[in-house]
Amino acid sequence: MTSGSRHVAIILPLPTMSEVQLHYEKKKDVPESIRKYWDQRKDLFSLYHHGIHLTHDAWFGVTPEAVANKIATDVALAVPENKNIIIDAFGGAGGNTIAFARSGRWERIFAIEKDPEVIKCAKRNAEIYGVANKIWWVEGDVFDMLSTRFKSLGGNAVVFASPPWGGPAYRGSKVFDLSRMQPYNLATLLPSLWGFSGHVVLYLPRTSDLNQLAEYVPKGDKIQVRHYCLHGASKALCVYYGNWKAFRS
Ligand code: MGP
Repeated sequence: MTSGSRHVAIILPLPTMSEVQLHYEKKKDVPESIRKYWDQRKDLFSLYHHGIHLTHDAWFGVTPEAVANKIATDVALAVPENKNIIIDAFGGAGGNTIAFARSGRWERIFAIEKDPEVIKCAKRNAEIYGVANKIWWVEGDVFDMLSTRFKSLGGNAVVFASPPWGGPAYRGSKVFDLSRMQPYNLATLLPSLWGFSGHVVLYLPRTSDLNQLAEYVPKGDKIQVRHYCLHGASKALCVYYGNWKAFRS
């Protein structure tokens, strides 16, 4: 430091979760990194303006409402009749859980989420859609839960999993390498989920490597993969592992 000039370091504390803004009214207030998703807010939740809450990561991780509704319809049509429980393994801000609840197909709907602040958002969002009391909210790690508290439910349950993909950077690769998915790659995720329930749906990047998905299929068996589109473009794909009824279209 030269004499006469002074550098003063001001260390600002990181905002705690409760200080992070969970609902925006104006685009100018939305952080640059998620501003493009604000333009899609009515696609994410048509009732956004009723006060939907989203954490920063939920802005890019949540399933758009029309896609979530279509998945809920597909799961209901293709699942065997005896399955009456659905477990949303990475409940997040509630996009898929709310759609499963609104479908009216399930006797019990569980949403597992390890971040308590995210669960608060999901509960609020479900209230806005009038389905909060149809959902059991479970705070914790999905792998722990499936091997302990939920262990006895596996035979009656379907698992839907929309895991984190490691952020929007997934778009950087033409074919998404599922062995590099963060924090859980396919090899970590699928055997635990499929070991728990015979019916598993994974919501994954639209560019996912289909060869990697096929590696887990027993010889002679099939999996069904469906792209879910919005405004004429794929948003993501779902892989249906297990003995699902064939989709008609
Ligand atoms: P996107 O690719 O970030 O947006 O997410 P968009 O608008 O399709 O991109 P562009 O190429 O058209 O500009 C597409 C969809 O993927 C989102 O609506 C989410 O449903 C889903 N998604 C994105 N990310 C980063 C995640 C994630 O980490 N986890 C999960 N489960 N879904 C995600």
